[in-house]
Amino acid sequence: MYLRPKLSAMIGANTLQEFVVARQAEFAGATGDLSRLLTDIGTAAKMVNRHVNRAGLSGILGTHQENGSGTRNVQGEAQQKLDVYADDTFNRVLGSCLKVGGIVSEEQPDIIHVDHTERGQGKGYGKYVVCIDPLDGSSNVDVNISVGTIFGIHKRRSPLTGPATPQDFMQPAKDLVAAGYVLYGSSTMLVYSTGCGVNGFTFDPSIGEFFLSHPNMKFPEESTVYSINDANLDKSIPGVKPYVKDCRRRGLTARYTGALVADFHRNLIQGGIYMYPGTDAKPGGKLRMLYEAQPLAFLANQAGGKTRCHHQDLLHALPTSLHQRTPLFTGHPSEIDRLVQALEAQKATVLNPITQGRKHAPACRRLVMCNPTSCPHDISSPSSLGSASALAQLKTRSSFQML
Ligand code: AHM
Ligand code: MG
Repeated sequence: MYLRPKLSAMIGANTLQEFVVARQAEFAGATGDLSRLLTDIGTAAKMVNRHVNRAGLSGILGTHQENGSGTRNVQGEAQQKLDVYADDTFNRVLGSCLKVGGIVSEEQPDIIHVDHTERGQGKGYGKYVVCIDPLDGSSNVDVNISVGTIFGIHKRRSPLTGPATPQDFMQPAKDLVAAGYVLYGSSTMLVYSTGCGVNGFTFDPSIGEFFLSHPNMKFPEESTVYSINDANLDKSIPGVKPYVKDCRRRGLTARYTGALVADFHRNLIQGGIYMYPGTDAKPGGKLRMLYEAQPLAFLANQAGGKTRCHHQDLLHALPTSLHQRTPLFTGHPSEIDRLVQALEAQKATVLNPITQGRKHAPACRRLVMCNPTSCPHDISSPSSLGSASALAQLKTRSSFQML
């Protein structure tokens, strides 16, 4: 009789914990604090995984209710029961990790300060802060589609003698000490980076461990997928639609699950780009900077990719508030470069001197197919009229503008 070998045997039995500890040994002066924190995240992920897998059986589908009505998070979004469970679980596990000084969660309005003295489990506050989306894409749970957890870890800048400050969390993505995600999918995976490449671990439920299954993950050279909510395409900032048409022309296929973690993970493995641009309704984008965009930007960079928030490299962007939203474009560098070219081409058209300073001028509509009711090209002020270089750019405009 053929017995399928256990996943652990097939992949060489390198557990998450063994791997994290082995990596720690490569850093002179490492204290093991970050390793402890990462393995604690793995523990919380196993607990959430168990609930997600049994959601249909254990009566925890649907929205979370309190006093007979559905609860909402700080951004006014309806909370699923599993949102609340995942949030409680990560907060409980991270709160008992002596290395953590504070948590910002998508589901909590304010910083959760972790005072270990008060909790009777140690002294003062830990040196790391964690930004977390405990259950990303949670509206997928009720229909049995993948969801995830996203986390980013910063070293505190404020003195450890007091509570963590907002500035401890609002650091650029490039300064994260670690970031990762858990994907609760056809199998459960934990993918993380501490700035030395990206490694993926698959959960073996029969053993209860994460095993290294995807070492040194990189975006493949050839991209095959683009991911965007198609319903937003006509309302997206100028440049996105021509870029998407260019993707179609080159034979990329469209895939979008509505769970950022799942879409990012697929694109990391199959090659591609994820886009959630600013739209008419949400000019600043939908996704959250600290616990969605920044961790994925850090991972993308480590996997050889690039990440933008419209016209800026997201890795270097300085957050301004804890629950700030941001546009997000992340994926293979050549796709991001093509997209940026398309966005820049539209900017050049904004400066089109042919329009003579008229808002929504015919030339603008003809060239870039802006939606006339929502064209963001404010060309009414004389200061925004075109320069010689803008005219030159216009003359050499790329194919994007003509699509
Ligand atoms: P959530 O954190 O409340 O689940 O929202 C974030 C999710 C992302 O996972 C996903 O990519 C995006 O929202 C989907 O949004 P839309 O339904 O507007 O396409
Ligand atoms: Mg989310």
